[in-house]
Amino acid sequence: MKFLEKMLSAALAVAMGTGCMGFSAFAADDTATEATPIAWICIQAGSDTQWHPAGADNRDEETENAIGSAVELTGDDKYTASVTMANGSSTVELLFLETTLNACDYAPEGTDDPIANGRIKITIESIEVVHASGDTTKLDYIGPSTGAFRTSDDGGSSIRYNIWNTQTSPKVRDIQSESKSSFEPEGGLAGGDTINIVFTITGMDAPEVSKGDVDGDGDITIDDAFKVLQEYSYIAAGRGASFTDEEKGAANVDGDGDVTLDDAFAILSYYSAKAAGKDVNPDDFFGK
Ligand SMILES: [Ca+2]
Ligand SMILES: [Ca+2]
Repeated sequence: MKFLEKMLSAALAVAMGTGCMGFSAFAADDTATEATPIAWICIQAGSDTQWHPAGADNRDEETENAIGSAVELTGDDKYTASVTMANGSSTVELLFLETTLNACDYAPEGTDDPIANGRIKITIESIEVVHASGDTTKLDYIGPSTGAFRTSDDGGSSIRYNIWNTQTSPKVRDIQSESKSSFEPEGGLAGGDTINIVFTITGMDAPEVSKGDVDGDGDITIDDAFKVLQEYSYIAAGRGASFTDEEKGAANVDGDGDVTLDDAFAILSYYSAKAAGKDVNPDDFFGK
């Protein structure tokens, strides 16, 4: 029965498109080189649209007339995504950053909310319109509101950052506060005008292994001790190790190279000391 329930909830999670299911057995060839994640601007402004970046295989050249290139996301850094208007418009109906960043790649395995529990954070630094004349108009970014930073609507785990999107739930209107279906950039957009979105990404680079924090959530808690205990019992039962190198590095707090009961006990002791209000830090407690 337990197994059935598990299968059912897994199937539901897939059907609902939430969560990060570790179907590694069905994953594509593990040795395949992973493409560098990219970001680009999706926009609908009057008759100007772009859903896929310039040059993408799935771009529809008949209808996608605004032109913006994909930006390669190579790690924690500041990036600029741009899109250039074809005809121009006085209104913008939709504006968001789309990425191929897989939220599940940066979140604890099996989490049902890779955005809330994940490491990736995106900060919009500025949005501006560079007119053909060279003049610049800044768009006042007032977000992020609830629903701005999320995974895409198609049930996938790729990260999307809504700036103006009234077709999603909850609606995101992070340029102007009025409850309208579009916003109007000051002076409008002319053909040849370019929108630049400057944004910062953190969390892409591998986190430093911190001793005791096995699940990598930033705290050393009873959950970490439990994970170590579980790993130890797997190994003791002959089922083999399941930890990644990173997890093992965090779990082996006594530094003897193995994940054992001693490590679980040490993590539990640290947690108890902290919970009792003692002034402890992991480096001193576990020894470097
Ligand atoms: Ca932890
Ligand atoms: Ca150890």
